[in-house]
Amino acid sequence: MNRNQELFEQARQLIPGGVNSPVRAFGSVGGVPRFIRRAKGACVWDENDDRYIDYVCSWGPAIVGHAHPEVVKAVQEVAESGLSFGAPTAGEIDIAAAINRLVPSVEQVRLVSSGTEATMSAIRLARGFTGRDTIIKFEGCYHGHSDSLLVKAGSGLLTFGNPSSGGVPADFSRHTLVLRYNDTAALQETFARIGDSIACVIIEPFAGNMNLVKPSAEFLQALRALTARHGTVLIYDEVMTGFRVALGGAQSLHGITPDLTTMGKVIGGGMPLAAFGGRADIMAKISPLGDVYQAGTLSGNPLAVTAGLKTLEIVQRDGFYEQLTARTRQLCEGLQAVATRHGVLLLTDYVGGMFGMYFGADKLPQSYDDMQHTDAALFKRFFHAMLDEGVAFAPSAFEAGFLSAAHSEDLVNATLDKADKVLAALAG
Ligand code: KE4
Repeated sequence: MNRNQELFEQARQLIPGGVNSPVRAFGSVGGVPRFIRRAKGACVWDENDDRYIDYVCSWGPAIVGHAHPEVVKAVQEVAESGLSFGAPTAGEIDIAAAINRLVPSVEQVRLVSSGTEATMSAIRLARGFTGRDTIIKFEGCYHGHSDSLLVKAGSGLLTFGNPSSGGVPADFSRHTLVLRYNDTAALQETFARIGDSIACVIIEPFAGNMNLVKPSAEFLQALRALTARHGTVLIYDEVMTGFRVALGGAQSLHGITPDLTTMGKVIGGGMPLAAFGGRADIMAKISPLGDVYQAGTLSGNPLAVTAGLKTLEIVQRDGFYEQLTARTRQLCEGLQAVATRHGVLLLTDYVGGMFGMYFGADKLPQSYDDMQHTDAALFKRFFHAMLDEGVAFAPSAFEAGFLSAAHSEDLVNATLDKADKVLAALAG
């Protein structure tokens, strides 16, 4: 039995499912998760010391490459001065200034320790600012695991959501409406009926939790116009897209100014740091200024802030996103070409350093429903065959993939050579 199997058996004795976050357990693809011992650049090594070219990148944070020497050095140095003080530090001003400069819609920002905390706080803030209870999210979008957001679509339009998780009281989910992503008509109809009672709409501005699904310009423009007209807070959940799809995030590509933005992943460079922020008049409602309470022992942690600041410094270097996007394009176009050569139905799409693979699809997905019609079983076979070849994709057909600045042209070519071999076998 290999070391991963041994560790997985030991882990499951003490940790539910053997993991500290469900997707890591390989539930939707089966098999044994790899226990990672170390990572460097574009690669990770498991406890058998087997190397994998990594397209998970810690689900987004590792955009400059794992264990980047400048990030590691900065964290080592700041650790010498203490790990956490429970008091304000100058570094928190520096990262707030960087976020404000790079994402100008974020006039004021509050740091937290996870994306879940960021979105949960943003929802509470929108409710406190508007005095309204109802919120809207979209089917297939994931915003972390706070109760109001673990809600699946009701039986039809304008029927409030049902809990998508055990332990969430029906009372909580009845304030959450779940609409179809890219369904402009449903958005218009909902706002026509109850727009003045909606506290906020929260959206993944490029969806990455049902695989990569892009919004249409028409949908986004309607969303911004309707929320503005009805005094509804528009929350761009950029936990995944922030500094991932472009330096200014999805909002800079869309030309949309949301009222609040949530961030995470990249801004911590792999350490526990996330944020919510936006219009100063809305943020003024947050404690200690206003009556919307929010707090955190480790919020703005000096080591996480240092890792984030160094990461944000590196991504601002000339050509960073052009290079990252070129590598993502090389991977996606290469995968599609190899699949076509072997007669395997596979489409790919990408934005910046984030990509999607859609097995069995004949058109790019526009919604969660579209994603349900892709061939998850074929993805599962591709996933494991590539893992055996030393390439690690996200262990689910319903997750986006990620590259880093360390994914060189040669490493992407090596990935495509392995995909050629795997897809030939799958087609056989
Ligand atoms: P965290 O609480 O996991 O830091 O962030 C929640 C979150 C919020 N918003 C968006 C758009 C997100 O993608 C996430 C978390 N993303 C998942 C990846 N699908 C994290 C991986 C995991 O759950 O282990």
